[in-house]
Amino acid sequence: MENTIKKIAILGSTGSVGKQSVEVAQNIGAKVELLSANSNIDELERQARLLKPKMCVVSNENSAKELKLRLFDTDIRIYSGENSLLDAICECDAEVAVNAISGFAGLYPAIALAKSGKRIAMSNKEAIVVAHKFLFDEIKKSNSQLVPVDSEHSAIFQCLQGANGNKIKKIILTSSGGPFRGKKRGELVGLTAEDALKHPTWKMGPKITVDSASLMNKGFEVIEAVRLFDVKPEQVQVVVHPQSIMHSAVEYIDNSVIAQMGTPDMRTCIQYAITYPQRQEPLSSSLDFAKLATLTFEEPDFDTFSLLSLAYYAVNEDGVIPAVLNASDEIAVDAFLKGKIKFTDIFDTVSHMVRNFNNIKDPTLDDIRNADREARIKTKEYISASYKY
Ligand code: MN3
Repeated sequence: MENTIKKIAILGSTGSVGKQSVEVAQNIGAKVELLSANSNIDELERQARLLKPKMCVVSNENSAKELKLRLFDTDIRIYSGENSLLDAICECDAEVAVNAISGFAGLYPAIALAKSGKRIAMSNKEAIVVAHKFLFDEIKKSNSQLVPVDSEHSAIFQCLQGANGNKIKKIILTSSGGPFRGKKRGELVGLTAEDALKHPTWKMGPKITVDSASLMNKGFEVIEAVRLFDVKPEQVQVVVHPQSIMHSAVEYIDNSVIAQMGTPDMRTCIQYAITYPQRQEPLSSSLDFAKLATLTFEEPDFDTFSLLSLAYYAVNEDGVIPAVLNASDEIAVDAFLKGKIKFTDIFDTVSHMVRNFNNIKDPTLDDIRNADREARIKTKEYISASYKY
């Protein structure tokens, strides 16, 4: 089947998902119209020379100037700053945009994409977690579409393709359990950033790898699933499945479970989000069931990995609390990666911030942005006041 998607944009192209999106674009022969990155211009220059996009947007102004000098021999237009990115999203004539920007920074680009009517191949989970109402309202208005890239949500999305309007009973959201699976709190205290960065099955950036080790990432994914598939939090069951072969499943009201499986390779998910509803030749390898020794499933340890429980609390609270959860976690993980706090301090810090923040019910987008900023400042203050090693 021939690919009908001809033009794409890749936002956050120098990160882990961004780089893999570049590989996918080449695999399916899509023309890349727009690339954006924060400041890694070595990688962005490489990608720009390879893909010859019309535009590159670099968040950092000095990096943008440097890139302009380096690409003087091309006719690629280079812009800098967040507003330029929003303008470029609007101007660019891509049919699909991969939003692989990490963190809260992906929110406004996601909303701009929704307004522009382009399909969003969504890797940024924060926009869904903190501002689902605003994002989905814009998607509805412009009649655009969001296809998840996150492997679990891509799986659920695929399992729902045959729903025919039938109700689902629950979503089974799988988790590898992370590198610290089976450990108790006492064993987690002394673990370093290096220990946390050894993810057993998926290759990802440092922030999300730490979040995978703490199961905060799974917590965000619970919220993401509740919002994307419009189910109640108690309908999302997290199951630990260390082999990462079953990427998630849906149980229908007749107890039939439809699961999606494959080798753990993000490029499959990225490509499906771009080419949906078509499927094309992949970059990943095929799953050999004869060689799979065992697939195991177990219950997560909610007591040790308390951020997973905290995510259920946050999604039930709604308002600005999911934004506070996200912001305080970003700050705490950053402090952990810099060696300022211990691994278990992430749990205590984020929990303290989330449970002590004054919620705003039915917030505006500005309320959410302000809560994000306030939570960041307060988390930094809390860390400086509480931990001195
Ligand atoms: Mn995931």
